[in-house]
Amino acid sequence: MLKNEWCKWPLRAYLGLIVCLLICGTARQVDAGSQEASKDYLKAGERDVQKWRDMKFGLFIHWGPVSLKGTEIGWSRGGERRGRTGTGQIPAEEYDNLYKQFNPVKFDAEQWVQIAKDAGMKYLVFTSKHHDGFSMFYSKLTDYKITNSPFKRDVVKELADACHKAGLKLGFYYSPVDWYHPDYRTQNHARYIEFLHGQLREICSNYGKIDIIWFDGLGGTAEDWDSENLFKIIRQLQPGVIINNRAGLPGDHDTPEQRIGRFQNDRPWETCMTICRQWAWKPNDQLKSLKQCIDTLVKVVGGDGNFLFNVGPMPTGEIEPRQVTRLKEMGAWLKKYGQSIYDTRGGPFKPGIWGASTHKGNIIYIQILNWSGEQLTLPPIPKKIIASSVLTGGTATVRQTEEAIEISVPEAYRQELDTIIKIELDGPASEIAPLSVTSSSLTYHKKVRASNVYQNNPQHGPDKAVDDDPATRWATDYGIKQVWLEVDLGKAMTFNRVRISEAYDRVQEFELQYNDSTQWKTFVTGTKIGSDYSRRFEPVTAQQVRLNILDSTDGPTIWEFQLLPPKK
Ligand code: FHN
Repeated sequence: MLKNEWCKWPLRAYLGLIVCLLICGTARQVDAGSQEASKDYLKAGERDVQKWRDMKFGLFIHWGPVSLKGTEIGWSRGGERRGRTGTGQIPAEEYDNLYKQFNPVKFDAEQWVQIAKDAGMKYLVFTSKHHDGFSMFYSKLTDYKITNSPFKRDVVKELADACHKAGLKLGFYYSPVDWYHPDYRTQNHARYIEFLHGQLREICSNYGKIDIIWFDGLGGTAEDWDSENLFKIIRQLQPGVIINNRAGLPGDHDTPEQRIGRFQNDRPWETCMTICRQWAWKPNDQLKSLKQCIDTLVKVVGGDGNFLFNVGPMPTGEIEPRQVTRLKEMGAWLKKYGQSIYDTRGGPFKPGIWGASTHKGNIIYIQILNWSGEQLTLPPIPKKIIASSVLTGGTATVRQTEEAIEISVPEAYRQELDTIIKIELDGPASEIAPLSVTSSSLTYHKKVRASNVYQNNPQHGPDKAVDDDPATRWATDYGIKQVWLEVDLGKAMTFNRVRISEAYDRVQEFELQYNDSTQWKTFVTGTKIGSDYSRRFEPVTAQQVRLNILDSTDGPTIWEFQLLPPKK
């Protein structure tokens, strides 16, 4: 019946219907488009994101009255942490009154900014308020602030002025989590959100141009912080600002913490990491070696990420000279080889224990951080190498075939920190799809088991110690002191070198054993592993090999466990 009805309609009626449908459709599209456009405050513009990416390296600063105690900022505060479990070792009463003794007279914002610039850093991110709720700036919305301490000066203001004067990009860390605020996560939480939005309005209004807002919501939701409206406020006051993914919204970039992020070139990311172990000041805290620092910088940038490296200044206001020296050493390295870092993109050869690569235009920088043999073998690429040189000096042989690119560098020209081979192609390197570099380790992707796995979580399973991926690790439960990792090579194989990369330097004693089919025999012993342990020994032929950790400070965790065959 219906079919016939249609054919009786006059032509005009059809046209009218189509026009209506078109109008509605377009209206809906316009509405969707305008709605979408109307939410563009949730993201920074592509140009601003690209400018942020190109900077690559920034200084993170965790500081507050807690530095008087040398304990961790926020987490060492006692009392209740509404919204989560646990408490800190300093009674809240004492912690919350530390600011009354806080008078860092040697604080010199321009000196901090100069330290960042001398390190080759292009931006700085400072903790304006951490989880302990103390405002390191003048805020009309609280009395719990630096201007009410004996120091009286607005630290955020002085840093902002120093950054603007020196041309260093400026960022502020702000914790929506606030274990001090009386309304936080109570039935008056809405009042806390008003306070939160009000403080970001102050930060984004009173200190000139801000390039980065670095939230730290500890997994809180966008609803917890009314983040859409928060982003609207911030974007209206600071249109070009870069905002991270820690306020319950994706923001402009991911934030892997205390680890090298996975290779990712379809969404910006930034690894944040401590130069020592604690975020805030701790006397005699364990400082990373220059090799650890350069390795991390190169692998992060080679993974297409940015690197935000943290210091915890002293209660005097100074950054510890040891840490300044380390940063200066990184700056000296970047002064010479910064072309292989700044304004580059990660890849095409993905990071691994061997090293990483970066590219810009028709140039690829092959960053060799560890040699596992006479030469480095890389997978083939669909571009012709038309020239090559050694940025770090000396000569190299670069042989390109259909099957591979083989690079060998005489021992004399190999750099302990990083040997950089610059190759020029007959076209843009960005057209090459990312490639994994096969490990020369005999343990690579072999069957593996362990006597303990952190919370039995496969994300931290033993296979993560033999995947040649610097972004994954085998981890064990807190409190574990003795634990083993066992690899089955599949058949008896001969090896005479081991390389182990450990996170957090927890192992105090360990041994390597092989099973001669009757018993386990020890062939290496040690008391420290660290981020890059390597050892040569008399060749061993075996199928089953164990890393036996005999003592450790806290649940040991291993990035990579590699066994290497004798050099041909
Ligand atoms: O709890 C904080 C920690 O103190 C530090 O601020 C880091 C920096 O990214 N973020 C939190 C831990 O995820």
